[in-house]
Amino acid sequence: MPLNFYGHPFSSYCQKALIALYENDISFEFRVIEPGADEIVAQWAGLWPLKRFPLLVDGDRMVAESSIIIEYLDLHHRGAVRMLPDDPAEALDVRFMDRFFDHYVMNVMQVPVAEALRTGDARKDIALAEAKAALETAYAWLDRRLAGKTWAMGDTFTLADCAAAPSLFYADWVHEIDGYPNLRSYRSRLLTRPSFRRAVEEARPFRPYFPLGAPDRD
Ligand SMILES: N[C@@H](CCC(=O)N[C@@H](CS)C(=O)NCC(=O)O)C(=O)O
Repeated sequence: MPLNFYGHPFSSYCQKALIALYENDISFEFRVIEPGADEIVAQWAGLWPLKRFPLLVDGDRMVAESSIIIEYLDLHHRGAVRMLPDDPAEALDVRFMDRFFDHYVMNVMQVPVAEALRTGDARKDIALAEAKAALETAYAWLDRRLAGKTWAMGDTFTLADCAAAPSLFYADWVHEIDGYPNLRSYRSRLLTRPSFRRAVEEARPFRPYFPLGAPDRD
């Protein structure tokens, strides 16, 4: 039975999980949640009343939350590219970086995007100013942390890089990474990774919908 993946190509958290699927060439059916896809939307909402995507369904098992989906794939659909090291102490470090990217980059970047989608300019502008300040702190910390590293943890691509790729991709659109050479080159390196490149290309047609305006790069 194929894996079913509920989500949308333009969603940052979906891209995070898609990277793990693409890294190991795991086959799945993409059930796109979009206007008009009433049956898919009803299935998804029935399975996960919190109505967040991505959502993975493997037989009778439902798996929510992008990090958990990636860990689930690493356990049950393991490929050559491991998303977490076997060593528990090293795995804890990977999970820490995954949490950093989700909480301090991805979620921060999403606040002004959500405000732009649903409210007037005043709240959006406040949210944008707050996000820029918070991202600046995160960028400075990451720039020091990434010195001398190829990927978030060093030489090996992991769960942390799955989280980093869409976080930094969209965060740079919200507040450009300026003056942080290690972080800028890490973002560029992520964009050359074939799994992420594929996710970015699949999402390209949706760029006009980015509510803050997608810059003409990447
Ligand atoms: N912590 C969740 C976050 C998922 C999330 O917020 N997904 C967004 C799309 S990027 C979503 O479902 N948005 C729909 C909504 O908020 O109504 C994860 O890691 O999967």
